[in-house]
Amino acid sequence: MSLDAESGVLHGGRLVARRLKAHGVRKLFTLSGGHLFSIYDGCLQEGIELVDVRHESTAAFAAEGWAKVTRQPGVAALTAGPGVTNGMSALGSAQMNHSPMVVLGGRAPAFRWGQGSLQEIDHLPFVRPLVKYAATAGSTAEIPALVDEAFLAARTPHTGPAFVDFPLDHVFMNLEGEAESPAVREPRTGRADPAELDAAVARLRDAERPVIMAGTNLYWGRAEDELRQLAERLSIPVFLNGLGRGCLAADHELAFSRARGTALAGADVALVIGVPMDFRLGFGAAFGETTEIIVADVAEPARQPPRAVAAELYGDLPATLASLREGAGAGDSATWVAQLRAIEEDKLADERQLLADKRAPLHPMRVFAGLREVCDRDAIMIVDAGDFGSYAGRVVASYEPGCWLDPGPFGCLGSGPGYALAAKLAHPARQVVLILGDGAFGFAGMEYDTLVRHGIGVVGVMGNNGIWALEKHPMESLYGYSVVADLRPETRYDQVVAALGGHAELVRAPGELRGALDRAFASGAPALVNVLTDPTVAYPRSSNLA
Ligand SMILES: Cc1ncc(C[n+]2csc(CCOP(=O)(O)OP(=O)(O)O)c2C)c(N)n1
Ligand SMILES: [Mg+2]
Repeated sequence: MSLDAESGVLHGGRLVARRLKAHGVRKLFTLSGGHLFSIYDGCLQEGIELVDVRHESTAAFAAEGWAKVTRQPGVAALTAGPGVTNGMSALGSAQMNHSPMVVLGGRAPAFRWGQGSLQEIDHLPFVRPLVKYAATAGSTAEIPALVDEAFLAARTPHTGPAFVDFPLDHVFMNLEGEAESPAVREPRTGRADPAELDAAVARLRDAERPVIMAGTNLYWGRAEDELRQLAERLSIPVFLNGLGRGCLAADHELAFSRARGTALAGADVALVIGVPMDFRLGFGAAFGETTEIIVADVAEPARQPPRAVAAELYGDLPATLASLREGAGAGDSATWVAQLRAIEEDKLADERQLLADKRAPLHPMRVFAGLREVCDRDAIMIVDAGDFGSYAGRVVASYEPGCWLDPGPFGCLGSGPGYALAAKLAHPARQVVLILGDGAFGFAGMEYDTLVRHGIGVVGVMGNNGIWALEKHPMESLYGYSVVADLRPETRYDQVVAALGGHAELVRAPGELRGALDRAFASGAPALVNVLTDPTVAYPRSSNLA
């Protein structure tokens, strides 16, 4: 590569931006900081859009959200010191969710290191446990290769977050010599072990009550088409969680959700795809004691399965699922499928009453009954709440991959506005719905300012019960009382949003809901529908901590 034609030289920030561009990056999420100015300048020169927010946490969650809705790495630039520390929750989240993202950090100058420059702190020791790759640029010339390494690490299965920081002097200085522009390296993926595949095929071929439980890595592994073909060929009921939701449309004849307990416990063979047997699956105990388990994932997991399994299939997931389909032949589990469908229908019927509940303030189920009426099939649902989010997870269905963004097993409140910002930027023509608790609003509610400034028509639907319900109810059942679990009843978060320039609605009774939702979507503006919900409603759950 020759030196830059217009300016004659390339500064470090321009080198960063050139590599971002080479990796297909179109947006950079950030909050201003002097340590980042040369990166901003580089992005302007290279045509990468800067999206500025009101808290670095949101910048980093937006990068994760971008990954979740595009399956490409999202990128955030965080200023030295507090900018990076503010982004750490999103790194932890991306690590647990396997979301590919790259965080670029500002950093105090190298030539004065240790002398007490503004915001001087070594990020690597505290960032390293949260990422797949962490490095500091040792010179201007090193910058392109480190950015490339970060992207390669982020994209290599298991995908996840990567971090590089750039000392002020190196990133502001011009490059001595010529900048290289190497081709982007594609990550390597492995293939499942043939002997394990044979073992899995044998189990599936003989199965009478098979079940598929699939999660987030099914989505990262782009295996939705093969999942559907495998399920259809062998007639296997499918349950999905996390980002796996929508990888089989909720109205597919083999898609189930409410019969999960019975299905997992009663299955003779369970194919567990792209989801760890963590607390969400009772550490393996969600399955029956005699259920034979086949585990498939994009790569070998860091944690071993918590119980003995019949086969472990680690590697390219579409290839694995295709091999299972070809090997196992056509299955016949019609009786089993019909049995589960009957349970599913029964549970659906049980829900109908609450979906039509007439109380004011509203039952959360009534809110989602209303929301479902106005949402398109490809609407992107983002959940940032406690109990209100659990109810959404129960009754709001997903029909396409990448339409359901919950915080995942890290469970970080405040991730929603960043996810929503990124989702709407990536898919401007689609509905993006932010399902918000009143507690959750406090973490990143100021991002309505960001949405307004950038003209991003996210529709927030708030379940405002005046409490931290997911904490208040469990504490009351354990201790007979609760502390630090109350918020103010009927706080006018809608007026906060209106003051920030958004469209605002308040809903006190079921009859007001539909009109408010219609107006919010029709406004095209960032909107909040503040729905007052009944604080006495407790989501029925057995445990939320282990
Ligand atoms: C950053 C963070 N802090 C605290 C928690 C613990 N927590 C989980 S759910 C919840 C309550 C959320 O309240 P709200 O958003 O109002 O939803 P609700 O449960 O009332 O429907 C809390 C405090 C968390 N998950 N993340
Ligand atoms: Mg609440």
